[in-house]
Amino acid sequence: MICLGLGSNLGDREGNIAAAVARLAAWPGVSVEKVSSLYETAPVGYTDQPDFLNAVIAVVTTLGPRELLTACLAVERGLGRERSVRWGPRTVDIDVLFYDDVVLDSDELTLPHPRFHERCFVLVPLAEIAGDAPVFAGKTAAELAAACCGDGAVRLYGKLGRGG
Ligand code: X6L
Ligand code: MG
Ligand code: MG
Repeated sequence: MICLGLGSNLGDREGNIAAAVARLAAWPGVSVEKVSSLYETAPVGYTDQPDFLNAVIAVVTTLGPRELLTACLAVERGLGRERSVRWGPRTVDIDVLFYDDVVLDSDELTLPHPRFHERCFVLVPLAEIAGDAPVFAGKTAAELAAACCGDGAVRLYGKLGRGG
C-alpha cells in the first residue's frame, strides 16, 4: 500500500485538498484508489495557526518513491504552496507516508515518514482507508490511533465533494 497525507489550513481548505487529489489523480502513472473523509484538526508542532483539514489517500503508481515525491511537490507548488515559516500555515501539504515496505533515508525523502505513526491527524483518516493493513511496527492504523488519539483534536468534517 502507498499512502499520502494531505493537509490545508489556508484559503479554501476543502477546495485545496479536492484540487490536490484531482491533480494527483491526473498525474501520469498515478491512480487514486481510496480517499478518506476530511478531518478538522488542531494544529500540531506550531500551534498558533488556523485549524487544518487533513485527509489520507491510497494510490497505485508506476512512479518510484522519489518520482512520487516530485509529483507531490509539484502539485503543492501548483496550488500556491509557499514555504516561509517552518511548520507554518499552508495552502496544501502532501506527504508520502509510506510506499509499500520501502525504507529510505535521504535528504529529500524519508520512508516511512518518520513521525506519521504518532500523529492523530494522519492516523485517524488512515484508519478509515487502510483497514487491517499493518502500517507501522506490525500495528494497524486503528490500533495506533487507539493508543494516542483520545481527545477531540481530530474531528470528522465530511467527505470531499459533498459540500463538506
Ligand atoms: C514537538 C515538536 C512536538 C514538534 C511536535 C509535530 C512538528 C508535527 C511538526 C512537533 C511537530 C509537525 C499539520 C499540523 C503541521 C497538519 C495538523 C508537522 C508539520 N502539519 N497540524 N502541523 N495537521 N493538525 O497537517 O506535522 S507542521
Ligand atoms: Mg506534513
Ligand atoms: Mg510536507
